[in-house]
Amino acid sequence: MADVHAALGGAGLRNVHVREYVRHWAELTGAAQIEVISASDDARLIGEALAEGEILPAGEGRYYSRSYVKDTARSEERTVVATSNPADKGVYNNWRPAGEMRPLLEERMRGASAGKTMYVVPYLMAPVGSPLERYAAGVELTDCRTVALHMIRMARVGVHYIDNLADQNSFVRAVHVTGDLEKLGQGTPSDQRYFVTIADERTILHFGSSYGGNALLGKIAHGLRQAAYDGWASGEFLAEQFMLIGIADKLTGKRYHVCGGFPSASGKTNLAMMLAPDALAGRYRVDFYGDDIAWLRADPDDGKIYAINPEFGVFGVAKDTSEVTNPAALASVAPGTGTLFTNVAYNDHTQEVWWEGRTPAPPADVAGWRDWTGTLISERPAEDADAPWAHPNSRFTTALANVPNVAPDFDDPRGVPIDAIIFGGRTRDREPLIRAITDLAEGVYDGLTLGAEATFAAEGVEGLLRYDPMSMRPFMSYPEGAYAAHWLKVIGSAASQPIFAHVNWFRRDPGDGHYLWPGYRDNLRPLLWLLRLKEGEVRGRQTPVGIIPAKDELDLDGIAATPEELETILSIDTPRWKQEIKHREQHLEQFAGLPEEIWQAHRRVAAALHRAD
Ligand code: OXD
Ligand code: MN
Repeated sequence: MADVHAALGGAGLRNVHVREYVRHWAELTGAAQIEVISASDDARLIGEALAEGEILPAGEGRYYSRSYVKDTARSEERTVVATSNPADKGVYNNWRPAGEMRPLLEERMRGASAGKTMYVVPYLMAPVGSPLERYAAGVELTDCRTVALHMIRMARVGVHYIDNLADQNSFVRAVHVTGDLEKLGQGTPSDQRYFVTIADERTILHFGSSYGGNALLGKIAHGLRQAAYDGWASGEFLAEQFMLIGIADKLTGKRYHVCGGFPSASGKTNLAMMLAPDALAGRYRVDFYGDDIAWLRADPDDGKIYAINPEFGVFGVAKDTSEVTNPAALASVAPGTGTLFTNVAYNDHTQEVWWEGRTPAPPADVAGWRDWTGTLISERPAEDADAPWAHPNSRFTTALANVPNVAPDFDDPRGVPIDAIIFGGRTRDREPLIRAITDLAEGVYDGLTLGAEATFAAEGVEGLLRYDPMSMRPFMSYPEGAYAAHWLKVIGSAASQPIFAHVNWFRRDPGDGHYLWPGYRDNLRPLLWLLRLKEGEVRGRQTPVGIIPAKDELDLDGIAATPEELETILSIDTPRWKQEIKHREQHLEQFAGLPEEIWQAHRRVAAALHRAD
C-alpha cells in the first residue's frame, strides 16, 4: 500500500482536499506507489518510458507509442454524463443518475491499479490569472505513465497550480484507471469500459482505455463536458469545441479574432493553423491560438466577448497532414519539439514516422517499416496489403508553443476579444462559401443545426446531415434547450456582439464532383470578407439564409477559380434549402424547452426561403 502522505509531502503538495482525494483513490485502486508530477519531470519520465519500452525514439527529441489495438478512439456509446438531477437529461448527453454510476465505476476501479504507480497530475485548463481560473484547476490520477506525458503537453501541469487555490476544495477530481485492456470486451455487448463525468460533483471517472480523450482528462472531459456544465451552472461562460485564430492586418494595425466549430473531418485543425496565402501574406498574418477548445465569456469592463484556449497543446489527427494541407502542424512536430506520436507507422531502423497523406505515396523502401499495429509492412498478409499503415485516428501531441505561428499573446489570462463566430459544415451542394448572420438568435440557430453530410449511404439518407449542434454533440453535458438559452444569455449580455457566419469549403461541381474552392490557406479570403462586412466596408448580398459576398467583394488575387465556379459557390440552392428546413424542424423538435427566439429564427428563415420562389 502506497504511503500517500509521504509522497504528497515530499512533492510539497499541501492542499488538504487534494491529499484526502488522492488517499481515497489510492486505497480504492490499490496503487503500489504514488508519484506527483510537474512539467519539470518530463525528461525523467521520458527516460523511464523509453527504458520500459512504453515509447520508442522517433528521431531527436520525439517519441512514438502504440495503443492497444482495440483502444484507438473515443467511445461515445460508453460515455456518460451523470448528475443527481434527472432534469439534466438531454438528447445527446447520455445522462444517468450519479447514484447509479459512482458505485459502478468504483467496482471496476477497485484494486485495478494494483502493483502500478498512480501518477498525481495537478493541472490548470486556462492561462494563469484568467477570470475563469476557478473552473480550470484539476488533479488527474492516472495509472499510465504515457498519459502523464500527454498531460504535460496538453495542460499546464504542476503542484503550484493547485496548492494556491483561492478555494482549496475547488478542483476537478479526475480519475483514470486503465484496466486490463485485453479483457474489457471493447465494442461487444459485455463492454466493461465507462467514461463518466459526474458533472454536479465535478468528478470524472474514466475506466478502460489509455487513449486520447478517454484518458487525458483535462481535455475533453474537463475542458468540454465539465466546463460546459460549470459555465451553465454559474451562468458565466460557454465551453465549446472551437478553434481560435487571430488575423492581423499589417496595413491598418488592427487585430481580429475568430473562433468556431466544425464537425469532425471538416478541416478545423487545418483552419486553426492556416497561414495567409502568398498573395495576401504581405498584408495579413494569421495567428494560432487553439485548434479544439475555446471558453467564452462576456467581459463587464468593455462589453466584449473574450475567448481563451484552455489547453496548452495540440492533440492533432495525423492523417492527411502534409506540407500542402498544414505546414504549421508539420513544423510543430519537427525534431526537438518533444512531440509524441501515437498509432502512426514507425520505422525500426531509421526511427522515422509516416501516416497516410504525409506524402502522396508511402515510403518505397519498406525495410524497417511497421504499421500502427506493429506488424512489419513486408510481412503483412496479402489480404492486408492495402490496409492503411497508420490508424485513421492516429495523432501527434505537441505543445502550443511549438506551432510556428502561435499568437504572441496566447497565454494572456484575459483572452482575446472575439469579432466573429463561425460554424462550418461539409456540404456538397447547398451551402455557399460563406454566409454572414447578423442576428444573435439566427446565429445560435445556425450553430444548433450544424452538421456534416453522412459520408456513406449506410449512415444516412442522401443529403441529410448528421446534426452536430455547435460541434458539441459528443460533449454535451446539459440539455440542448438550456444550452441554446445559455448561448443567447452569454452572447446577448455583450454590448458589442460578434458577427456569426456559416462557412463551407466543400461545395462540389454538380457535374464532375470536383471541389469548387481551393480551401486551406485560401479560406482566409472569406474570413477577411466577413470582417470587412462587420466593419461596414462591404455590403454583400442578402439571401434568405444570410448575407453572401458580392463577387467583386472577395479578394481573389492569386486564385484560379473560374467565373462559373465562383458563381456556384456564391449562390444558394433554394429547393435543397427547403428540404433542409424540414429536416431542421425535426431535429430541433427533439429539444425540450428550446427558446422561442430560436423557433422564431427558424420560422423567419423558412418564410424567407418560401418568399424566394
Ligand atoms: C476529439 C479530439 O476527439 O479533439 O474531438 O480529440
Ligand atoms: Mn476535438
